[in-house]
Amino acid sequence: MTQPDAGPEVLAPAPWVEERGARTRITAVRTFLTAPHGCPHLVVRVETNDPGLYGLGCASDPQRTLAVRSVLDDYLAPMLVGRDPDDIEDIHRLLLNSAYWRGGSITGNALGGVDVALWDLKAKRLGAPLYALFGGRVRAYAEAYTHVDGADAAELADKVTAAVERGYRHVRVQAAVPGADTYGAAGGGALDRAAARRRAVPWDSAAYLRTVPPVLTEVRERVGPDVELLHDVHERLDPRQAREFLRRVEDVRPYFVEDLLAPEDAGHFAAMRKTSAVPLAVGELFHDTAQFLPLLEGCDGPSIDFARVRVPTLGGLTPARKLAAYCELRGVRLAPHGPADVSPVAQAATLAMDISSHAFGVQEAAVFRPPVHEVFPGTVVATAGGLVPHETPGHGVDFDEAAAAKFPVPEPLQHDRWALLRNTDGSVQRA
Ligand code: GCO
Ligand code: MG
Repeated sequence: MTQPDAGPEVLAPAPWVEERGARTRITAVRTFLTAPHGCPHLVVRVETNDPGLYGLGCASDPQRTLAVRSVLDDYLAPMLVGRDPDDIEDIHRLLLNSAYWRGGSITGNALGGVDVALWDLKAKRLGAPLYALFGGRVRAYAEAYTHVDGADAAELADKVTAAVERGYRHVRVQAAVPGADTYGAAGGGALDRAAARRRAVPWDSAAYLRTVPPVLTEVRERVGPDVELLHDVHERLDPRQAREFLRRVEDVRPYFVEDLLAPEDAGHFAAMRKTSAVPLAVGELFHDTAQFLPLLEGCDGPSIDFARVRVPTLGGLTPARKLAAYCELRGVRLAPHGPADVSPVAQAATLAMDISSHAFGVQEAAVFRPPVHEVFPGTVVATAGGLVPHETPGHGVDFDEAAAAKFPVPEPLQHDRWALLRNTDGSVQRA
């Protein structure tokens, strides 16, 4: 059964492999941990028996890095060696089913790392930029959004104006709630970064509702009507508070309000759609495309406007592109997740989907610091508020193993950051 140059025997080969006589085989799947800007990145390299031919993927999940690495090293890698890297769909389904109990974000990120690496490999073998395999470009660039945060409207408006001067037309605005551990805004008087890290300060949704909408309203008044303002609630409101928040930000005309509710409360989105015109973005917390379906299929139409797809967590480009196709049919836009905890490899892979999908809306674009560029040559940089994919074969981002070794992940890995937040009454608050 084993072909001379095919490497170790494949335990359960696809039936067509023998007849097809495919020569290229996966010889190794290696994982690399690095943290060039403090946040752990888990890189997957799929190597083959074609000299110099390998694919790179990203399985980065800052909250469960070591568990994802174990799924890759201990479970998926042994199943992949010897297989034909071209069989991406077959491999994705094989790996998904191999766990028997489906899904979850840890499995998702592990599959996502392999899947992106296989797509990168296929494009390199064909000598084409990755987006070309997805039907080619439908746009010149992917519109990007950047983040600003601050303690008051004046500071925020200045930062939005500065972002616009750097070419951005879409800006996420996170306003601090004085004294509270507000998502995305460490300002706000009494709270310092050390306290924020310890999550020593309780969360107060009532204070958030009192403070943030008027600040966002004043920011809109200061920056004018043209720039698109986004805001991330980060799943910190219950449905009653969420309805009130939407009412209070109507006049801000947000481009979208993100994670207004936690996934567990997603059943309330359909009713909210009927009472508010504020666009909603949901999905970075989803690890299975099926979680989007109730939000895309409501009997009165979709109850969200943007799918916040996180390509690594969803299991890679294979499922993400199927979701993108369905979003296109349902009139829902993609707003893929992409802060600094998504590596430049995943950003470039996501960009290949963005640039080739009619459903694309806007891409979250991290601003990577120089050490990240050193570890990931080819890191894509937003210019004039947009991201342009490489024309080189594959997704165009490489991985410098020696440079990566200079930036070991911090010990101990902080994996509990999102578990420490509590409300003023001491109950655990979603992150
Ligand atoms: C976003 C997200 C991130 C998450 C982070 C968790 O919209 O960019 O909410 O900021 O908090 O990805 O690791
Ligand atoms: Mg978010």
